[in-house]
Amino acid sequence: MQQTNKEAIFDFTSYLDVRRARLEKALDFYLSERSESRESLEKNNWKPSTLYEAMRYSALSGGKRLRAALTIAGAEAVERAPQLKDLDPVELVLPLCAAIEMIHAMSLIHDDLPCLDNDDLRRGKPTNHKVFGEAMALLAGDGLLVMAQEVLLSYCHEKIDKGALLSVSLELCRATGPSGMVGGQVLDMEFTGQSVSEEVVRNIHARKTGALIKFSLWAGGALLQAPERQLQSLARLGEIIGLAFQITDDLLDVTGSAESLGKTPGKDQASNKATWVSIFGVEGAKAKLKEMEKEGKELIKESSLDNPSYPALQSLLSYSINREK
Ligand code: GRG
Repeated sequence: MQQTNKEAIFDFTSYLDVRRARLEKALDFYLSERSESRESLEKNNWKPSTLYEAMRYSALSGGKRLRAALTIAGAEAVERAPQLKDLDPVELVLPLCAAIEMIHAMSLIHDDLPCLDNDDLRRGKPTNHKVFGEAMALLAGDGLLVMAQEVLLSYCHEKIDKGALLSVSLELCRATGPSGMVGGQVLDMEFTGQSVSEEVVRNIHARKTGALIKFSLWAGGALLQAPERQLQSLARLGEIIGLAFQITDDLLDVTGSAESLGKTPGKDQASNKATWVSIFGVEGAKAKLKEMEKEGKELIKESSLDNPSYPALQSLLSYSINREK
């Protein structure tokens, strides 16, 4: 996928491929048994190998890595703290990206469990509980959730400011817990089957999907101590991309196939879920997406996050809207 503008040809596919490869390598290391502390390895030969296998099965099973890409693009777009100027922004945020993708993977494992969405297919493969059983899938999710914070807090570069690290860790808890993803999932369950307003759907999605996406973009800049004005723009752009991503997800549930999506389509309608499509119809949801794209483009242009020869944020905005899976 090439994006052309007046000053440069930006190869977005290569941009993503290079960064995705670095993330996969980092995740592979953090999720290996050798990442357990030396002390615990020396004292204890009994390791929960099946747990690691189940965590790796889901966290290293592909996926678009959109959240990690947003974190990296945010980190690359901002002005960073003086002590970080000579360091590679991608390297600096890799533990953060891994933590985000671990939390995302755990949310998919738990979401697919029989007591929630009861799904058999995820990323084109059998879901975690279909392979490892329900008890191990539950524990693999728990392991990923806690290990995400462990990775973030123990693997960040020594020059990262500890205050910035703490505030990123705190916001990650908020984006994941009752004020974010878990709260959104609960509202989603409670409102399923009811006729709801746009405000309710917005609120559910802002928590369930939006909070982690918004966090991902903001955190790339926050960890590198970007100026407040840039952090505010990243947060707003994160909200726009989060909402656009969800509207696209709702549309794909209606228009996509299991083959192209790697998961079961048509589930929203079957369970009578409140979605953008159920409220506005396919055409209305598409019109909303156009509005979001316009607002996002204007924001990138107006804020100092606009780099004409390196428009990764612009490309990620378009990608989250035009994706086919
Ligand atoms: C205990 C933190 C915690 C969560 C449990 C299950 C649950 C509560 C929340 C579910 C959150 C969830 C699964 C939201 C759906 C988000 C979504 C649209 C996922 C698909 O994301 P993509 O398309 O997936 O980025 P890939 O496979 O590309 O990574």
